[in-house]
Amino acid sequence: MSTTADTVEKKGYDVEEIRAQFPILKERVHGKPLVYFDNAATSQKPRRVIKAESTYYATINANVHRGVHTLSTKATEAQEAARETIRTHINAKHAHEVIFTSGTTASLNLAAFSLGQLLLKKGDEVLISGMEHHSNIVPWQLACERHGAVLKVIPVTDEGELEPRRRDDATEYFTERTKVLALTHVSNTLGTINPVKELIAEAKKRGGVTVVDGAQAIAHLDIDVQDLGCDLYAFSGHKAYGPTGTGVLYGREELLNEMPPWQGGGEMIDTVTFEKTTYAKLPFKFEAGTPHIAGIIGLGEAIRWMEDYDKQAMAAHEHLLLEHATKELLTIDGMRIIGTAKEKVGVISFVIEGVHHYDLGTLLDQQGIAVRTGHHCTQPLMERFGVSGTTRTSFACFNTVEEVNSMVAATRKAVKMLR
Ligand code: C6P
Repeated sequence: MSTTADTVEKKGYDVEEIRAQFPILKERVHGKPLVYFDNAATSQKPRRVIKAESTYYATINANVHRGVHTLSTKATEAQEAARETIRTHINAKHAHEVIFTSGTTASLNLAAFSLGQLLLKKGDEVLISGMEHHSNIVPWQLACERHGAVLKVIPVTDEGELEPRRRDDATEYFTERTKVLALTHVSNTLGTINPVKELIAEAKKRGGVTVVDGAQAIAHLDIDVQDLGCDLYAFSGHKAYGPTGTGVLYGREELLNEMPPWQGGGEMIDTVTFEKTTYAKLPFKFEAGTPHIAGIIGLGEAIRWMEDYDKQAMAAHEHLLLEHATKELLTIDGMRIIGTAKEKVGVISFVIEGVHHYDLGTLLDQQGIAVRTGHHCTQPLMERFGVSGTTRTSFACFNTVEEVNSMVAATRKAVKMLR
């Protein structure tokens, strides 16, 4: 993808028009204009999403799939419209393959619990990678402990890619005992875009079930679950301009039908007696309890909002910011960027000699600049790179080159103060 300022201009990317839709960008922090570079933690929300959620509370508020009254019917219709929006956005075959959860963490816990029950026996293997978020490590560890299975890890190179000698020939990772491949699509710490399609194909050849953590992909890449060929795909609404407390687990119909439920309660049942319970059909089998209806409606609106834009142009803009910020940050003495993969989204993790990331984050905040510091819920990855934490900037469609320049200048100033 070409990423010069010129090509972005030619595509008519109007960042100011986009910025105008995010009310929070008018806020000031410590008297300075807010520069929000913590989008990988949670993205900001356009006015349309905030309005969709508040309109639901102001004019519809009722429980879904439970009443015959008008408000309940309207709430059900609005929630199911969001499900259909998401279905088309990720190109799932059926709307009932889209399960609403509270976020990626819940989606992955559902996947690990249920697949563990369905598939894992003593000595079986679950394959993950060295760049997984704790949410795609711990649920599998718990499942392995429950069923006597073994967690295996694909190593990460110095550049922050999956071990290259196995990129073309992934066979070494898989054994006849590999039952599940669970892989992040995009690393939240490194920004690396993993070749998930090839690894999924490899796992499939050996009969493994494939799970993708799409938390960091959904706002930046076109997701086509049928093209990827994955069995399960998890993401959060709040990283894709939608509300917190919302998420999705996409699942292939045949597999979801085989998987046992994760949580029990209202809405996920067909019949209940004290002797035996039978379960509702998809997707409700996996949606126990009252969902975050307002949030789901907001998430549908967030996806529709993104679809109103050319995602390629958004990606090109973010890539421009990535290239510019990388180049400028590298001019700072003692700078080490962790994560230099060829295929990256707009995430830069870095450490600076003699500067603690926490101190830098605090000084940047005083300049109105929000970045994330710490281990980013990827402690094994920190250990792999021999650091306790990093400073991370992560870009969204509304960020600008001027904001990058402010961040670099503020970092340079902070380094002088801290050394
Ligand atoms: N990463 C970050 O700052 P939840 O919290 O359930 O919405 O998402 C969990 C999660 C799972 N996988 C990946 C790749 C993620 O990046 C995240 C969330 C945030 O990087 C918060 S730790």
